[in-house]
Order: sequence, then structure tokens, then C-alpha cells
Amino acid sequence: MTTPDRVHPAWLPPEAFRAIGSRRTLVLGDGLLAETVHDEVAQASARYGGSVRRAGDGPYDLVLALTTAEALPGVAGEVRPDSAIGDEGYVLARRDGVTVVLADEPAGLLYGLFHVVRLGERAFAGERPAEHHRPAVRRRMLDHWDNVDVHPVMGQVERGYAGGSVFWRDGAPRGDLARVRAYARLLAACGINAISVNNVNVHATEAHLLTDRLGDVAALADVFRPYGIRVHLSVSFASPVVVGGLPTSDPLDEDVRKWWADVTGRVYDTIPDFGGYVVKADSEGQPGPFAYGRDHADGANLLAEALAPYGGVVHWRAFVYNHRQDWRDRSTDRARAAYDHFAPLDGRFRDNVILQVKHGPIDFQPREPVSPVIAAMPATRVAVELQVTQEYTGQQRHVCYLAPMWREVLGFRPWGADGSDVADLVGGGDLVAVSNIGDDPYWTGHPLAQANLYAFGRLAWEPRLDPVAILDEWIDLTFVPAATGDTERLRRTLHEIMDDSWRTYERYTAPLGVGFMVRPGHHYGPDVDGYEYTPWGTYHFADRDGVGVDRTRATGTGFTGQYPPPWSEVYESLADCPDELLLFFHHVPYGHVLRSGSTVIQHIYDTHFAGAEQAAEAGRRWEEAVGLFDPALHARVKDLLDEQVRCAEEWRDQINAYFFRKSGVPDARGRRIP
Ligand code: GCW
Repeated sequence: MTTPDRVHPAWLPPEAFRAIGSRRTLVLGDGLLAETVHDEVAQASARYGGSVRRAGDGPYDLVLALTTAEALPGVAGEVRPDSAIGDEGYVLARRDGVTVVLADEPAGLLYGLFHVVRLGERAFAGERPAEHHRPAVRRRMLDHWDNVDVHPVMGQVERGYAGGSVFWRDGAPRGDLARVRAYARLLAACGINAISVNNVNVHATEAHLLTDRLGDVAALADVFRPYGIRVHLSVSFASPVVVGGLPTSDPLDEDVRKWWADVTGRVYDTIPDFGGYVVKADSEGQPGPFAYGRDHADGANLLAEALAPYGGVVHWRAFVYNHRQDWRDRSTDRARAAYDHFAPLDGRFRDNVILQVKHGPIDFQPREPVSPVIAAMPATRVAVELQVTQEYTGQQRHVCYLAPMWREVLGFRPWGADGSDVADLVGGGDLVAVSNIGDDPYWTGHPLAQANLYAFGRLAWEPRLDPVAILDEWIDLTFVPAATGDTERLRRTLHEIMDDSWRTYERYTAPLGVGFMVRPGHHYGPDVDGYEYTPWGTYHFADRDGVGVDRTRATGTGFTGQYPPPWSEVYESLADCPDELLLFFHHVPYGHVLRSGSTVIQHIYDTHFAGAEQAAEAGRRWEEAVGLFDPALHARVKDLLDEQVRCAEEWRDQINAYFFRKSGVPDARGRRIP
């Protein structure tokens, strides 16, 4: 695989700062983040011949100022709003040839600066009425599944597809703080403001990050702080036993409570702006309150109580299910598990507990309904968890631009057309995602997977952004500033390859929302029955007559009843259920006619032929674009597209052959099925 000789700048190439760096800028404000803004402008100015001015040393082309500054010069004073701008917000305006960014707090200045970077020359053209920008979501967080020690099965980064960790290597801090700083900068530029720095599966070494290895976490916090990013830590629920030497971790035990209070106090002595704990409890073998006959409210409240005096929060994951279920038992339904565990606890969590819910009820499949838990807990703070790392969406070997999927999730209205959508529900709260970066020179393995990280940050800031527009922003930052060729063609090529890539991926993988069908263990590539007779709860139930999981109340597991109306009715009904989720909710004969008019079996054949063909078409588009991109990047993407085309054909042939052999129904169009 081709590799560049330096770390790729992603969406912050130096050239993206040309517009700012070639002008006269005033930065007015004190504090760490204002210094960051000053340094960013100074570096850009040094490169492009502009200057950072002092107050009184006008004229200026750009003013970045805190509203608390004693005297705002000229137009900055005129555009200053009467009402509060907010902690992270900013006002952008342009008048009389001066572009102004005003903020109440330094974080707003930083986000305003990166907005000007995004606009480039457009920020300095014409007039611009005052626009008020503020994040819709208060905490915009990335979870790293990075291990400190190399895990014997999962490696340095669990489910990481971009090399090792940028934080840890072989049991120790990696020590490359310049790389961490470059990462912090990229995250701030797309709006991320919180990060957890270790895997939610907390193994023996990682448990010590909370205590004797806290200094390693503090060193990272020091690097993230100037970019407005708070550090959080995944902790083991069994910490009192594992690192504290207590005989129990029972959440109602007095010594256990005192232990957490003491330890947490020391954490805040060391890292005063520490964000809080992330916990995966009673899930896939991780310890939790069930061992003591307690429930998840008892468990989460224990940690919340310890964090409360310092303003810290617990992200308590709702990914709790029985991973040792008997495949013969068709009444147990993994999709039900999170709701069954957590909905009855609504109202019992302390207000600094945030229940972190995966966006779908199963596990980050390319297509799932939105988790019913998100709407089921009005008295609980709920965070939605997305997966930027492409565990089930091509593992950063396939192009799969995920913003369209996330946009659908955020736009879902659990109570129907007149009710709130998921974006409203997380508004003011938390949106979390599992990071997709590693120590790969392109950060994300597949260079085009950078767009997913960028898009997550932007959607967390403004959940109603259009995925195509986000992609344009990303292209304009990442490729256009340094491009030498036809930038319109470059843009067009990337849109052709990426805009619909999630749906392409969906077409050539598991059909109609049934999910999984991946190779057990590593989860890459097709294996239709790979999980069918296992304890993991991810089945498709295909036989000679039909396929799908009956989750209806009438004849199935009753999962549809976890939704409020209208969805409880829509999903229950064979006639009304959306095609793309049909096999998630219903077991149907192969001849069942979809809303689209096609039969299930013909739909399977058609989408698999089409999906593999679309992958091949993407490969051809990319080959034609040689010369428009940096040669090393072009070569890396080409290698990966070759693999995607191969793998998509493998999916097509395995899925089509499997269902042809089960059903005996030939393809109506007579194509070759092996
Ligand atoms: O999908 C599963 C992954 C695990 C992961 C788990 C989780 C961190 O296969 O690797 O563990 O989800 O979200 O906790």
C-alpha cells in the first residue's frame, strides 16, 4: 500500500489559511484559547505575508475579538449584539471592508476562526450581515477504542482500521505529542469539544489510567486543552477491586462510594477540567452492577455522585444485551435488550448521568431503525452514539460516506411527522461517535474516510446540515486549496464516488435491513450464516421459504411495541413497513412483493448486481481522475478501490448464490448466479 512520507494535513492544509494569512488581522482577547487563535493567525501570516496587529494599529481586514474587550474597534463595536452570543458561539459580519468575528468566550473565537478558514476568500468579499452561529449540541464527543497495551486479539486499537493508536503504543504513551496536537487542531476545526482516550473495554493496564497512570491522561489533556477539547476516561466498573484492592465494587457499599469519591478528587486535582467517565458495564464480559444484584441506575449514580462536585459527567452506555443467548430460542431478541434494561429506570439517574445509546437497537449495521430507547427516557439525559470507525461499513477499505445515514438518524421523528426529531432530542445535549483515526499517515487508512470524521463534527455542531454541502466543505478545505488541476472535475469526481456510497454499500451487503451476514470475529466481508448458529443474537432465519426476523407484537418478539405510535404501527404492518427495514421487522416469503413492486428475492438479486456495478463504476471514475490528486493519495485510494470492487463482487456472489440455492427462484433477468 502506498504511503506518503509525512502526515497528511487532512482538512487543514497550510493553503487553507491563505486568505487569512495574507491579511491584516487583529486578535483581541485573553486566555488560552485566544492565544491559540493568535498563534494560528500568526503562523498563517508568517507563511502568506499578512500580519497580526495590536489594538490601535489599524487598519484591519479581519478582527477576531471577545465582546468583553475594553474597546472594540470600528465596525466590531457596531455589530456587537445586544444579547449573549453563548459559550461557544460567535457572530460573523463584514462591513466597510472589515470582516468581524465576535465571541463572548475564547472558545467562540476559535470556532469563528475556523469558520473563516472554511469560507476562505469568501469571508473577505462584499458585505455580510451579522450571522449568529452556535452549536446545537453542547458536547460533541469522540470515543477512542484505543488500548494502552496491545490486546492479543483486538490489537492496539479495538476495531481500528487506521493503524496503531496516536496516544498509546506497546503499553506506554506514544509520546508523539506533536501528532496529538495536530489531531486536536483537526477536531477543533470541525467542532469537536470532548474526547475519551481509551477503549470502553477496559483491560488490566488501562484500568490504571484512573489511578497510578493518571499522569499519562493529564499529558494528553494538556495538549487538547488549547483547542477547547476536554478529556474523558473509560473506566472499569470493577476499579475498586481491580486497582483499589477492595473486596467488592458493589455500588451501594460505603467503602466503594468513598473510594470513587477519593479517586475522583485526585483526578480533578491533576486535571481540573477533566470531563468525566465513560462506562461499558455488564456488556460483552465487562463488569457491572449486576454482579451485586444492583441495577444500572445504582451503578451509574455511584460514579455520578463522585463526579458531581466537580461538574463531571458519566457517559453510561446502554449497549447491554445477552451475548450468550441460545440461537434455538426465537423469543429472545437482542434488539429489545437496551430498552428492556433501561426504559424502566427512567427518572432514577442523577442529572450528571448521560445514557449513551447506539443509534440502532443492534450494533452499527449499515441499516437499522433508530433505537427506541432514544424516545423512551424523557427524564434521562440521552446521548446518541454513532460509529465513525467503519466496523460494519467497509472497515475503511470501502468508500462509505456516512453523513447521509447519520442525517437520517438525526432527522427521524419518533412520534411522527409533527413531533420532535432525534436532533431536537440531543439538542443541547450530547452526540458521541467512535473515532476512526490511527497513526496511519492519512489518519483514517482510507484517505476518503477523513470525510466521515469531518462530517461527524459538523453534524454535531449543526445536525441539519446537508451531507452534500458538508462534503463540499471538506473537499474545498482538503483538496482544493493545494490543487493544481481542474477543481470542478475534482469536486465532481468525489461527489460521484462518495455521495451515494453508503447506499451502494447497503446494496451489495445484507439485504433489506436484516443486518450482519459478515465474517464472525473481524466482521469484514460476507459470510451469510457466519453468525446464524452462534450466541450473539444476530440472526436472519433464512430457510427455503423466506427470510427475516419477526419482531412484531402479533406473532414475533414484540420489539415493535417499544416504539410510540405511529412507528409501533408502521413497523408492525407488513404493508406499511419501509422496504429498507422489512427484514429487520418481518419474516416473509421470497415472493413477498415490496412497496417498490419488486419481490424480495428479485430485489436481492437486483440490488446486489447494481451495488457491485456501482463500486466498479466508482473505481473507474477514480482511475480517470489520476492527475487531479496528489499521486501518493491517488495510488492509495486506487488500491483500496480495487479491494472494494473485489469484495463487493464477493458479497454479490455469496448473497445471490445463497438465496438462489435456498429459494430455487431464478433471476428474472437471467444473469449468472454462481
Ligand atoms: O460492535 C461491537 C464491537 C466491539 C465493541 C462493542 C461496543 C468496544 O464489535 O468491538 O467493543 O461493539 O460497542 O462496546
